[in-house]
Amino acid sequence: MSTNRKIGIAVAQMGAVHLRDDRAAVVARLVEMLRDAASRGAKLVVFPELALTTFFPRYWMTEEEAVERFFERSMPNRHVQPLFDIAKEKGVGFYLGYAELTPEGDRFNTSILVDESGRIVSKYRKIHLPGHSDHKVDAPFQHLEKKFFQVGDSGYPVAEAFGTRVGMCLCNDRRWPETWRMMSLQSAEVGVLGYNTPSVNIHWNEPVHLRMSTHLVSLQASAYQNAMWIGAAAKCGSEDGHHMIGGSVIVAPTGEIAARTVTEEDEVIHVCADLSLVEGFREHVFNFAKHRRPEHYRLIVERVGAGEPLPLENI
Ligand code: CDT
Repeated sequence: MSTNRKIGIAVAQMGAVHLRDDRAAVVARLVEMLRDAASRGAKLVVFPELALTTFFPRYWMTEEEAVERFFERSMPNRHVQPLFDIAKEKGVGFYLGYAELTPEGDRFNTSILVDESGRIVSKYRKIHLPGHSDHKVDAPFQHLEKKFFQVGDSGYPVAEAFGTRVGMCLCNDRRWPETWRMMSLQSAEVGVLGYNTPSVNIHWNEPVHLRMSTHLVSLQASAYQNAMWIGAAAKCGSEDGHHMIGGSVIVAPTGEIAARTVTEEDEVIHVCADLSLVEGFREHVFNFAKHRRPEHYRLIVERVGAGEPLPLENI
């Protein structure tokens, strides 16, 4: 790959989507941001996780009720078709998260990558599903991703698109170093992420300020350690009284934040991302072929939970 390659990356953060908001209203907001991003020279626009509806895993309901109201049976469909039309018309691709119901009846927290011709070129099904599947009656809200979704079966696909390689993930995935390493080992130069992060953690007494801090530290460390550009789009603000963090960012392979939203509303940020930065880090400090030692990383794939220390070797 030649040097001096650049790609216009935009992140289209979304403010709240309420229960009363229908798909047409939501897609109209996405269309406006897609146009805005295209007019700034963006080639790839990152939208949030579950972008078409409110973050419904916060509500207790049956799987059937959830499917009826919040899942997409096909993609594209008549609701989202305007996005695909504008992609083709303006020559701008996008990354979009939604709840997927397959023809077999499987349910996934899914995202698609659409290229500048309006064609779906890759699909990701969320692997790290946070939360629980039981009804936490004393909690102020639920986090039922483990009830409504199956663990993704796509692995971490990396698409050859936009003159580069793009890896995909969703929300909680960003906190796991394995996510980004799977991308960088496939030579992804750009990673895209959509998220819905509640401002209050119902699982333990986490200080509120850590929600933003752990979000940013995960992205900045991952961008640097994997020599990638990362575009991360929040759905944020107060959805029917349930607040979620903003802080959408575009992070450079240096680990520095190149652009960041300043509101908790619909907001587009944009960077002309220099891919030679990726090449520089990958030729030197993170030249994987030269410096990685996978023979010493076996535990990473052999163990799930933490266990006993390994016996000493060669001492
Ligand atoms: N949507 C999503 O994955 N949110 C999680 C919340 C974790 S707390 C149950 C996140 O990591 O932001």
